[in-house]
Amino acid sequence: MNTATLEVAVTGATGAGKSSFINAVRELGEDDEGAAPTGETETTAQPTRYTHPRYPHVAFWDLPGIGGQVCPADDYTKKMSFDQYDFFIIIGSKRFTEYDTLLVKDIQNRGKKFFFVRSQVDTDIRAAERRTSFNRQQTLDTIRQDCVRNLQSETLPDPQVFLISSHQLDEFDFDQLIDALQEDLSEQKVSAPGRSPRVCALL
Ligand SMILES: Nc1nc2c(ncn2[C@@H]2O[C@H](COP(=O)(O)OP(=O)(O)OP(=O)(O)O)[C@@H](O)[C@H]2O)c(=O)[nH]1
Ligand SMILES: [Mg+2]
Repeated sequence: MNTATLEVAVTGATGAGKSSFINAVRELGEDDEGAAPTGETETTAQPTRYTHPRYPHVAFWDLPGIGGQVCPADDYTKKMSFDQYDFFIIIGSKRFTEYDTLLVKDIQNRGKKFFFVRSQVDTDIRAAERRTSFNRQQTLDTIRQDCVRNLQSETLPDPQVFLISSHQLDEFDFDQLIDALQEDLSEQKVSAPGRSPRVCALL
C-alpha cells in the first residue's frame, strides 16, 4: 500500500449506490471513460481503486456489496481486506440493515473512522411526494433521525450522517459531505496541493 496516499473504502450493501457515489465524487457521468460501472443488478465484482486525476493523495476503493452473491456477509470484511484502509464511507439506501450494523462494528473495532452516507434520497422524496401529507423537510428529518438512531452508541454519541443523491449533487448534503471529508482526511496529514470548487476541494 502506498503510504503517501489515503486509502478510503466505499462500502455498504449491494445496490446502495457505492459506485455511483465514487463517480459523483470524481465528477464523472456513468458513461464517461474511467467511470466505475453501475447497474440495476449486482455490478461490482472486485475491489477497484480510483483516484481523482487532480488530487492523487486520496484513493477511493469501490468495493463489492456486502451480502450479495459476490461476497456473503460472514466473510466480507476479511475478503475485502478491511485492515488495509485508512477511512471508510458506508453507503446506505432505503432501510438501515444488519449489514450496516455489522460494518459499523467492524470498523469501530479496528479503531478506524467512518462517515455514513444515506444515498438515493431523491427516490425517497419522489415516493413520499405521492402522499397528500408530504413535507419534504420532515421526510428528510425522518430519514436522518433513523440513521442517527441506528448508528448511535456509547462510543459514537454523535454519528455523522449525510443524505445525498448521486444523481442530484446540488441538493441535499453532498457539499457538506465533501467539506467534512476534506476536513477529516486533512486531519490525517495528507498535504493539499490546492483547492477548486466543490468536489475538487478533496485534498
Ligand atoms: N435515484 C438514484 N439512483 C441511484 C443513486 N445512486 C445510485 N443509483 C442507482 O442505483 C443503482 C445501483 O447503483 P450502483 O452505484 O451500481 O450501486 P452499488 O452499491 O455500486 O452496487 P454493487 O456494485 O452491485 O454493490 C443504479 O441503477 C444507479 O443508477 C441515487 O443517488 N439516486
Ligand atoms: Mg458497485
